[in-house]
Formats: sequence, C-alpha cells, structure tokens
Amino acid sequence: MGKAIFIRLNALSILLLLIFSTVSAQTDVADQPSAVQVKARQHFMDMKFGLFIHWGVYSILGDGEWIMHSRKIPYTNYKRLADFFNPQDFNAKEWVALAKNTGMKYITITSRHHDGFSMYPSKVSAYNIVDGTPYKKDPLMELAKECEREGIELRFYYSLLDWGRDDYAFGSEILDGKPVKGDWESYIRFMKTQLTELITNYPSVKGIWFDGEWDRKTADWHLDEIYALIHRLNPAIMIGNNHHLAPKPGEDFQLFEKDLPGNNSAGFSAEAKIGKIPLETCETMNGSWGFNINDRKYKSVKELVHYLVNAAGKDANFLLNIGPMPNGKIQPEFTDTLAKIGEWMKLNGESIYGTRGNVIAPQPWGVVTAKGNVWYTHVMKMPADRKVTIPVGNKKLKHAELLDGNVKVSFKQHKGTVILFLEKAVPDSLDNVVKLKFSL
Ligand code: FHN
Repeated sequence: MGKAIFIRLNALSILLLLIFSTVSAQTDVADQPSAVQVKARQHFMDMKFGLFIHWGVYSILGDGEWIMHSRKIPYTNYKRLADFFNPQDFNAKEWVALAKNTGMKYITITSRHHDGFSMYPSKVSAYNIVDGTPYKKDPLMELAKECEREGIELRFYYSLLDWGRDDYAFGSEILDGKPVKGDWESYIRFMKTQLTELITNYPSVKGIWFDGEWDRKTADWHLDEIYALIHRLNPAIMIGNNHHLAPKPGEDFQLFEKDLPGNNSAGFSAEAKIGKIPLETCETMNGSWGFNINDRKYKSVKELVHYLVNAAGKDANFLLNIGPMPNGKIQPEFTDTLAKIGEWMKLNGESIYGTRGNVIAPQPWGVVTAKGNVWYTHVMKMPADRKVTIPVGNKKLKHAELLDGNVKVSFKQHKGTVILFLEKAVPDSLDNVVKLKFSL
C-alpha cells in the first residue's frame, strides 16, 4: 500500500472514529440520564401544571408577539418600542400568587423572544429591559426571588430565532448548515453567552425552553454544544426544544404546541414522534401568546380543565399561557378563569399531581390517571345511562368513590372490565373524578 493511500485511510478512520464517538456520546446522553436528571424529570412529571408567560415590548402594540413580522415593521422602528416600555404595575408577588392559586407548580417565561429583546440585563445586548427601557428593572430577577420564596419553579423560554441581529441575518439562504449572509459563529457564540448569563445569574432556574429552530431546518444550530454547556453549568436544568420533531439527544422533555401528544390538530406536530422523555403541551387562554387587545376568543374553564385532564391522561404536563399587558397587569378575563381553574384544582388536584397517564387509551367518556394501585377515572362526558365501563385487565377493584365528597360508588367487575354506576354523580360537572382502589 502506497504511503499516501495509507495516510488517507488513517485520516479516514480517525474521522470515522470521531463521528462514531460523537454519535455514541450523544446517544448516551439521551439514553442514560444522570441521577440528577432522572430526579429532575420525575419531579417535572409530578408537577403537571405550569404557567407560560409571553411578555416583551410587543405587548405595547396589543397584537401579539409576532407583530413586528406580521406588520412588516422595520427593526430600527420596532426597536423604539423599548423607549416606552415601562411596566410600572408589574408585581412579581401577584404573578406568582396567581400561578400558585391556579394550582400551577412552575412558571416558564420568555427571557427573549424572536424580536431579540432580552427581558433581563444582558451584557451582550443593550436591547434589554434594564439598559434599553425607562423601566430599568429586572422582572426576571424579581420573579426568580418570589418563585423561590413561594416554592414555584422558574423556567426560561429562549428564542433561537432572531429577527433583528445582523449576525443571524433573518431570511438569509442556508448553505452548508449556515446562513449565506450574517455571521453564524458569532450568533452561536452570542446565544451561548446569553444562556450562560441566564443560568449563572438566576441559579434557581430549572429549565430552558427553546423555540424557533424551525426557522432554519437545515442549519447546524450547534445544539450538542449548547445543550452540553447548559448541563455543564447546571446538570439539573431540563432542556426542551419546540422544534416540532422527535426529541434529540440531550433534551430532557418533549414539547407539543397547541396539541395533545399524538394529535396534530394545530398542524405543528406532523413529525413530532413521541419520545421516551417527559412530555409537555402548551396552549393559549384565547388565541394569542403575547397580549392581544382584540382577541376575545377566550377558552372556557371547562375547555381548559379538560385540556389539563386530557394532557395528564396522556402523561403530559400542561403549560397554560398568559400574555400580560404592557403595564405589567394581567387582564381580568384571564385572572377570572384561572381563579376558577384553581378552585377545581383544590378539590381535584389529587387526581392530577404526581399521577402518570397512558394507563388505558382515552375512552368516549374520558381518561384515567394513576398513582400506583389507585386510578382516577375522569368522566368528562357522562354516558346517558350513567354507566361507565373501564378496561382494567386482571386487576381486582376493592373500592370506588367520587373524589368530590368521598361518595361511595357501586360497581360490577366483569371479564376484564369494571362498570361504574354513577347515579350519584353530577352529570354536568366539569369532570366527575372517581377514585378506584385496586388490591395489590
Ligand atoms: O413563534 C412562536 C410563538 O410566538 C410562540 O412563542 C409559540 C409558543 O409555543 N411558539 C412559536 C411557534 O411555534
């Protein structure tokens, strides 16, 4: 074998080895989470219900967070919004109390959305709430402190997509994994610095929620480096990415937008094959993420409770969104509905928190959540004859009762099913929860 060929073959085998070791290292990260990650993921699944907050300078225009893009506002003009973003009525105590009273266990808030405005003092972007607005204060720090005091987890949404930065060069063609215009390496470096700021300056943060990867499907986002950086800074931080695909190595939870896992009603989830990590679905209270003054398509308490219950039935957390107003207040239509959901959670939280789903397939009457040998049968659509048939296999039912009021429910067990007789249930209740205790 000639010397040149030998050197080429050797170089090729080193390259193959490098590729192989990277792939297997990534697989390891995905398949073998550390003990810290396992604990964080279990805790996340136990929490079940969180508050999503989309807030930024766009709230001033009252037409959602995409307004710069949809109204084709030039970036230089849009940036002026920061000059009058002054949310004097923002009160972290009120926001955290709202989440807590609704029965939510965590908050995920936009630290930076697609418009590139940072909701915290970033050393690498003066276009931020402290350095670029008359407000000059850091709401994320106030939230972090209040969340810690109240035992609510804090997580940050972070947009990968940026409409304004020159190095991102929005709209540029992608060739060989990079935009032809702009400076991709500089943009990746910028994001790494911001993420480092977010994780080190707010040490209680427990999750990073990425969004916008879909803007550049063929770009090399350096996610392996970004994810490794986050987990190196804090191994307990959970990483999720709203890329609408199957989970990628290094991700700790899978996100679904406006859809229950397995559905594709909103059109985002066609390629979102369900993975083996915890699941979360997010939804709006009307039709908008950011504050929209003209959106009156409010979902009812019943719709939202059913969303939460159906998500739990499919083993997914529910992240329910609000878009606060530019003064920092939350509109009464939202707070009223959330208060009613909170009342329902006070009575029925036992059937949601700490449960696991996918116990049986969804049934025409509703879904089941479970904690070990206790099942919670959520009857959201009462059959006319008030009889509910549940496939239970060879499990032996010992006792059944309505969770609301501990009223005993009579039942019959027959050929792998249990039939519940629900004469005492309230047929038009949001959800008749029947607690079933099986023998061990
Ligand atoms: O473009 C964003 C949108 O503004 C919002 O943040 C939602 C939340 O899931 N995600 C993106 C659309 O997929």
